[in-house]
Amino acid sequence: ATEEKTINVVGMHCPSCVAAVELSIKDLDGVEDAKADLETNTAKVTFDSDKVSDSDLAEAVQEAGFKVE
Ligand code: 9UX
Repeated sequence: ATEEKTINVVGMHCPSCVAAVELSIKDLDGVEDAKADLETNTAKVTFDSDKVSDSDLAEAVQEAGFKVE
């Protein structure tokens, strides 16, 4: 089912960081959209919960060089 979740992303400091987090999350099969926000240190993700788990999202963020808390 399609789900929307906001995750806390640690370590974003500039718009390039934001773009890197978004691209890495969107690269996952089953993710529809990802919007990261520098002010709130979050990323809002729309995804198919049958295909993508919380740990998949955390891994994608880590691969981009950031951390989920
Ligand atoms: Mo911006 Mo982020 O220069 O790791 S890309 S701080």
